[in-house]
Amino acid sequence: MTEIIATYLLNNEKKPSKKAEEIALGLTVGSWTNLPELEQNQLRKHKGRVVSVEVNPSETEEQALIKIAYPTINFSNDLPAILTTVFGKLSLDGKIKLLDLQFDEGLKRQFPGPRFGIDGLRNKLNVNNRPLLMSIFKGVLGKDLKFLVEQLKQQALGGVDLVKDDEILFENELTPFEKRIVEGKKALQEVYDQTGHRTLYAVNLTGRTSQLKEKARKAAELGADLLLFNVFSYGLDVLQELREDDEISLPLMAHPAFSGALASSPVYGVSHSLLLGKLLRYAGADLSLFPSPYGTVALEKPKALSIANELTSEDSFKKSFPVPSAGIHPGLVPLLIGDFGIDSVINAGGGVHGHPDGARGGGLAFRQAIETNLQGKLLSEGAEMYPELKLALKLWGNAEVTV
Ligand code: 1AE
Repeated sequence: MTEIIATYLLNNEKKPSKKAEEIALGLTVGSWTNLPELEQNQLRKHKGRVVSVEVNPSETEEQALIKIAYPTINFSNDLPAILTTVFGKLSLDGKIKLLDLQFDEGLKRQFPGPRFGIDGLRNKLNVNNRPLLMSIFKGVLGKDLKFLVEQLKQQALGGVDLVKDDEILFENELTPFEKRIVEGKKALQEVYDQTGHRTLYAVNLTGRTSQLKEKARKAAELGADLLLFNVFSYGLDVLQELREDDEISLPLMAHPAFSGALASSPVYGVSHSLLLGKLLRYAGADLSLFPSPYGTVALEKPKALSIANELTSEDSFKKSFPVPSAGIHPGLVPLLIGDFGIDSVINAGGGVHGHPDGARGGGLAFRQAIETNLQGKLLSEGAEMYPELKLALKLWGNAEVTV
């Protein structure tokens, strides 16, 4: 019999073994022992199984780690059914957090994983030996297409590899989705013709769920490079639908908006590694954004690393790019490369646009910081050669010396 194994953290549970048995029974066959023998036999193959109960794993709090195996015959092969089985009403039942799900190989094969992954994106950009650099449009609400296109050009001229829409830019009359794609493409081609540097643009796919596929197909037809998607406002299965549609066939960048509501509590919800790592990768995200350990919206380092590990560990799926984000500036580059390696994306909004020389200067400063670090030099040494990096370090500081 094949199973999916869920790991949970129980908090303040006086009788974890009893609770584990109740979960294994309650989320599968419900009441059991009072049924006639025949019915018990029929239900046996559906019953959950307690795999292990480990009390006080942290030794500091009254906690227990429990593992429950659920027969895969209980659900259809889709994330809504799986999540409802393993953490449906249970998610409402006291201080319990879902930490991990172990899919067996057969079940895993029902999921697509990223279409492009790290290698596919690197091929599109022809960048292989350094982290990618991404910047984010900023201050574009209420602005027209001319403003947006100029901002795009400045970012690209700074040498960024990817530019993503701000996740809060929705369908609007001033910068409509389709025009953003067409005009953005033209602007990036101009920069390429001028500099030989290729920048790709991730346009924000928004609107009602029923219209998303059609909109995404249109984006592909118009030559869009990537789609940014606020996956947690919609649901993981919607992401999977986009991934599996061959008429869309674009890299998918998952934004973590709303995920904090599901993952941030130490005692409720779902772990960061499962939500922003494993499940996004299985459902088909090519890139996953999450807060880095350092910036304005910071995530504890072990959690940020656990997400990256789920996105990049050896698996039957392609690897997804980890994108540690939020409040990133060039002085943090050595820490980010130290933590996440070169198979990651360094991503900044304010840290690009807030540069004294504007977005172009901001992009250059990041590229200079990356180059300096990969040459094994201190950023302070790089700053002696590069005026943009020097200005950035003066403004935001240099984590090499302050952390
Ligand atoms: C964790 C997501 C980060 C993001 O989307 C964003 O807009 C960051 O902006 P900055 O770099 O903090 O200005």
